[in-house]
Amino acid sequence: MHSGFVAIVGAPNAGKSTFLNKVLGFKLAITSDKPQTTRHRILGVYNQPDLQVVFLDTPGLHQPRRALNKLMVETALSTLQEVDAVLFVVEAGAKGLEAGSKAAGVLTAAGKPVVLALNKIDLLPDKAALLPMLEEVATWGDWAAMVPISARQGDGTRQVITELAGRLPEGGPLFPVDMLTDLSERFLAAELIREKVFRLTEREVPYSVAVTVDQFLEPGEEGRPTAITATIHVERGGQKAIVIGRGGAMLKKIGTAARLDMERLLGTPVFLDLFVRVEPKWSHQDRGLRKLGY
Ligand SMILES: Nc1nc2c(ncn2[C@@H]2O[C@H](COP(=O)(O)OP(=O)(O)OP(=O)(O)O)[C@@H](O)[C@H]2O)c(=O)[nH]1
Ligand SMILES: [Mg+2]
Repeated sequence: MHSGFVAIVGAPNAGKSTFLNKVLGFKLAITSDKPQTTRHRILGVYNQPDLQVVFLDTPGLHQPRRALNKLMVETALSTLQEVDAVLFVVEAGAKGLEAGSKAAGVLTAAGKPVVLALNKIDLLPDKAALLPMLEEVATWGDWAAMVPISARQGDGTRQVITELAGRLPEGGPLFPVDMLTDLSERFLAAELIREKVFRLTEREVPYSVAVTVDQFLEPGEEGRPTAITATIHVERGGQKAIVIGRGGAMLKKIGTAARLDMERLLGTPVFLDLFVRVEPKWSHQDRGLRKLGY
């Protein structure tokens, strides 16, 4: 048996979290079409009879400006130090390759075996475009393997697992095989709310939002639902107005979508009470980050 830790790294929006969810067959990490969706290290355990891969999904590598972004990039870089192998996800296409080439340097410097997955190949109108892209990414570093994949459709993900497995040490499971993650239901509930904000709001709003769960009451007898109270923190009054929406319409949309996902996650009915608060400049200051759980 082989087992070990694998960091999933790459530029923002490359499809790292989508890959993790696809491989786990479970929606663990939140995803969106906007960059910088993932802010924490997300641990997900993949099991096969002869293999355990402990995946660590990370925030996308980018040039950080705010305190929050510095913390995100530090999280990704420090994860590289703790793993046996790395999965480097690169989005196929000119923009994806440019972003990927910038991230490649820190990976070669980490001195770990790196499997490069060229993702979103389902979007390529012509598969003949693959070969020149693989030739280009090959020049960035000494990759253990390069695998074209579609994380969304699941194409190539088996081969990625096989390539990674060959780079992991021999040994028994590092986590109980029935354990999917070390993240709490509370954390995952907050993330689901943040995902809806990322998906439903535009421009700077998602980047100014943090979510805290203030109360999480387990379901009771007689079918009482899980009762969750959460706060969406924004940085300015204008953002608060956007998140609430006209007549509360946006907050209702966010709440309904998050609640449905929570019910799937927890397997119980959920009662969700959502509040919106202004916490000026929280993403720019260490104090604000700590206060909101970063
Ligand atoms: N067409 C297509 N879209 C994909 C694929 N993989 C991911 N996506 C989409 O790309 C967007 C970004 O995916 P994420 O998984 O959130 O990307 P990420 O690398 O985790 O991004 P950050 O957390 O921001 O660093 C989402 O809209 C996904 O649905 C794929 O194989 N094909
Ligand atoms: Mg992500």
